[in-house]
Amino acid sequence: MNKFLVAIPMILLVSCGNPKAPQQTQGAHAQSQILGDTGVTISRDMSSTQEHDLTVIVGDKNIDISYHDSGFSNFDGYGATLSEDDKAALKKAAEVFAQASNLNEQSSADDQVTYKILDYLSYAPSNYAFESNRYDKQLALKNEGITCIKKNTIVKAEWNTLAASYVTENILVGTNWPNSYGCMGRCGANCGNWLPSSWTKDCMDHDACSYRNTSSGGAADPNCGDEFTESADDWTFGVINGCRG
Ligand SMILES: [Ca+2]
Ligand SMILES: [Ca+2]
Ligand SMILES: [Ca+2]
Repeated sequence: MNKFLVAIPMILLVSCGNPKAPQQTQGAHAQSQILGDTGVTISRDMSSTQEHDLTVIVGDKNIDISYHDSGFSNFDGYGATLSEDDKAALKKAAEVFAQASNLNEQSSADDQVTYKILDYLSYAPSNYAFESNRYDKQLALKNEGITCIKKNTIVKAEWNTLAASYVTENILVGTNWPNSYGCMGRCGANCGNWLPSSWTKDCMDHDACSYRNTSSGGAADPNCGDEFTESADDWTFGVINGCRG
């Protein structure tokens, strides 16, 4: 990656607090927050009534997200691939954020979205690139939006891999598979913490693809990266949309 391009937003962060769009007046409303000693910084702009902006900075990577009430309007990582260290830092940052903001069911949607995005980023498949507008491109393929699923029902998981264009498997929602694949169909690793979780079809597809393509977590992008992309809206907005299993 071009280091010069990466360096620009870091410098602007110091000067105006918004690494994304310093030339726009809305940037003046961005508020930065360093999450403990994780090395992760978030910058949020909630000043618009239409759309809110969140930038996550981890290491030399910058992920810009804009969202409205029920979904993303932008999700741009500028091609960043998160290292295992980055992902560990993001996982810790999600916990730090949850504790610092006393996150609970009554928390603001913005706080819930911020937490879920940190959690989502921390779970990126190995070698997965957060390309520019990747999420928008994938919307046209098999993304099932945010489709709720219920625990103790059978759902037909569907996914594809480099070797197989269409794979299905009937799976009991909430069943526990080995190697941190507890709570199948929940968006996220295992069964989560005290916070409400999203339970959706796209997350079941991603869980099943990941499990069947790797025995150790960290599914490689060529097989399950598209399923990971398609689960971003579920992961982030599932609870808000009532998909609580
Ligand atoms: Ca989806
Ligand atoms: Ca796939
Ligand atoms: Ca899961």
